[in-house]
Amino acid sequence: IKASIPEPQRAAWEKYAVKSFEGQEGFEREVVRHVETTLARSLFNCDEKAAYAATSLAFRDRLITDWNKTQQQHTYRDAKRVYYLSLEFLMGRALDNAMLNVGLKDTAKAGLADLGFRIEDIITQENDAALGNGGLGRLAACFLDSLASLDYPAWGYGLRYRYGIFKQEIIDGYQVEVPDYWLDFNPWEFPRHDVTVDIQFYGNVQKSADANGKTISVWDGGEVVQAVAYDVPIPGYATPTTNNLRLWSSKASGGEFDFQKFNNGDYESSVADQQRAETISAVLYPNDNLERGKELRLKQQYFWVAASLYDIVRRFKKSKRAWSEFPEQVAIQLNDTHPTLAIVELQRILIDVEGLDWDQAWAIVTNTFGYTNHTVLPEALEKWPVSLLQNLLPRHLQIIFDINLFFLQQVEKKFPDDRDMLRRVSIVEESQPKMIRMAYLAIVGSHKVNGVAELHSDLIQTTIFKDFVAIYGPDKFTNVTNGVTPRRWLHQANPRLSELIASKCGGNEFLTDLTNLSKLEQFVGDKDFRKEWAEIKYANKVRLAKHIKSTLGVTVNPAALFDIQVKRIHEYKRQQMNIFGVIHRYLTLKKMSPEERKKQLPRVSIFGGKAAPGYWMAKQIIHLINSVGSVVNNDADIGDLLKVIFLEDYNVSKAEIICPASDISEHISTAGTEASGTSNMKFVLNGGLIIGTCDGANIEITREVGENNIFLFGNLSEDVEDLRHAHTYGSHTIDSDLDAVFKEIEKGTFGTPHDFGALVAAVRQHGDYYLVSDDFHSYIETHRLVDEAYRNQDEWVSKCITAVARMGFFSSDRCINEYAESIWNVEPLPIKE
Ligand code: F55
Repeated sequence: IKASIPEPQRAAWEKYAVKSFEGQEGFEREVVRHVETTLARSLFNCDEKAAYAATSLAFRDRLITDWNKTQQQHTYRDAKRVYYLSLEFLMGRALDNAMLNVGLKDTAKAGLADLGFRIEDIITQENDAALGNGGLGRLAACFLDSLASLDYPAWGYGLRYRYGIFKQEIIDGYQVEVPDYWLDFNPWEFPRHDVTVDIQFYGNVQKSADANGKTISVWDGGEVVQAVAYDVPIPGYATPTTNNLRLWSSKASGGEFDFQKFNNGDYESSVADQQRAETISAVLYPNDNLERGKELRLKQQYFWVAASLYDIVRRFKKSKRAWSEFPEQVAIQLNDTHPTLAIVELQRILIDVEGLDWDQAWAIVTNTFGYTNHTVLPEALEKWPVSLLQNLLPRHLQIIFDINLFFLQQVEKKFPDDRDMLRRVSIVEESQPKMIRMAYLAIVGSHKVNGVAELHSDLIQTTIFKDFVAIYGPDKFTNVTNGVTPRRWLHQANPRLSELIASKCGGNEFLTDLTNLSKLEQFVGDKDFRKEWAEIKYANKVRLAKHIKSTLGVTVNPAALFDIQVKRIHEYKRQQMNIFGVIHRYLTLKKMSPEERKKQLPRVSIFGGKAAPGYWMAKQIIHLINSVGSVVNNDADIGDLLKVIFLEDYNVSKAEIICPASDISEHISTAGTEASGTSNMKFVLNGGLIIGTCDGANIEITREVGENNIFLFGNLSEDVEDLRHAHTYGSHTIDSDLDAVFKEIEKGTFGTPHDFGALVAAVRQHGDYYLVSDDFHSYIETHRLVDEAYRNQDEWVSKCITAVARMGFFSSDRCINEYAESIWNVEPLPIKE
């Protein structure tokens, strides 16, 4: 088989090489060509969907040219690559991002107008690629953008779910989940039917001798499923570097049908086999910060990890280097513990398949991997029953036991006679049933472990991973504070603000070096600038108000203070405290005389976010928010003074409308529970202020923007343990304002009180684990300060500008450079023309 074109014929290839379209004319020509040929339609039959398809195909063609060039040069120049393994990539839409990154959005806008379309209507045709739950998945997407924009040779590896995160509908105030079938037309992926890997499950392990008489373990029998690669180009901003996101899809390995079975007349079981195989990549598990231990989830993890490692090893082997050079060519980052089996799989490949001895293999493995932790919540730490692994991955379980054995021997040397230490740090939890602790395995198998904000990194080193710091020393642990990409979260989401900033900061350089934002600070005193700034915020609020009107039928006043909390619904994030605060505000307004009411500041309280389908308490919170909304929004005494909105189906593309429209956003987790938070960064970057607790990245945001430009409240993380203890063992008195709120709920003001009994009981009777009552008073007081500050618009806008000017640190570019330097040891490789 011919692998490439022979020398003499290459001239023809070069002569006919595909060239990217140029200018508006070139763009329009491509759109019409795609409508007429690729889509086989015409100007008489071209709706917005078709125009979206053709526009995307035109830009896709453009990306492919750079993508091929990038991949060729990375291969040819044989540079070290980063592989980012994540079960989630919350990408959102691709077209707008592609147009901006190649710098041709204005061209496309004019071209589409010439062809009879408004670019906004075309962009909104695209389905979000919603292959993630929340912060962890969106972080992976921001990282891909930064890796490409900074010219790092990097690939993402994930799963191609047929169904992403469910779509949320609100029916009678309750969340209803609807499947997200997003793939009906997806021009951004390239099926690579020739890039496949057979993945094995179940079976058993036999010992046998190799050619040299050495005993080796052979894993055979069992089920085989085929992984098929789908590639998605990831364009960098203002650079030809176009990296690859490879997503694996599962397929029955015998092809369409197992012909053996088919010919034996066993048609049904042949189809059933196929469906069982395809189930592996069918659906994203919709839990965030909760692990439920389902077998299919473990199958997903191994399927994806094994396919990715096979691919990475195959690529390395082409370079014909010695195995010892593997960590110099390959850095693999584990996005949480979900890909931890990669550690075991690489060790297995090296010892069972490639014949390396254990120690040599293990040195390669540990020098290759880095592990990022995203949570300290105990219910989110992954553990798998030994019995499940024994059945599904028998050889891997043996290797895990060996890893643990050697690790515990090492610990015993350092801490002789400390039996309890061995029990505490063992990868195998000696419980009933026995469990494998994935975070411990990830630590032992990596050379660096990082948290995602300073407080979080301190907490993991002093609490959940304390023993490991004692064993390995502090240098194995580090912090890399999260960041967000300013391309999507400022330039794309808020084009007018981006343009205004560019006009003051000497052009678009802030988009590639966000510290340039600091130049804004010298204009804080400029009245005209502040006016322009405020006008943009107002316009963004009008846009959100229109969205609210068209989706919910509720009219909100864009001049009101927009108070927004959008994120996954979770007790630790305390949306319940927010809605209790809203009820308190409502009661306060109700008690006032009409004259007094007139003096109050109008407010719109906006919520959004999905609850995991099995998380009953989170669903109760959504129901309460909607119930309060339907009472408050229809109360004639209240009018514009208070509106309560629950935005349906919060996702990446909605966040792009929401973030630019906030005056204040809420990041109010119980101190010590939110590892970092990233939407806090997006909101401040878009000129909104924060009300928040001393938690996660809020602390570093405060350090950067200054205490006067953020509204902090509540107990500190070091006090949480004692407070919880006091709730259970001391007397637990409920804050009196909060008690009044509970009494109102119990009166039935917001519907049958029984409906919300559990939310009240969690605070009153069940120990108030999330400290809602402890923080309520300072929360309400701080909201009063927010109102007061907002009344002085001049000062408010000055605070907002100052805060934006000081947000340079929170770019995911800074964050990726830190990973590159302190964990991956990789350098940028700019693509040559
Ligand atoms: C999803 C599945 C499992 Cl099994 C566990 C966790 C998740 C998940 O979605 N976690 C998540 O989003 N974590 C968040 O990561 C962000 C990025 O580091 C942080 O900013 C945020 O604090 C953290 O909760």
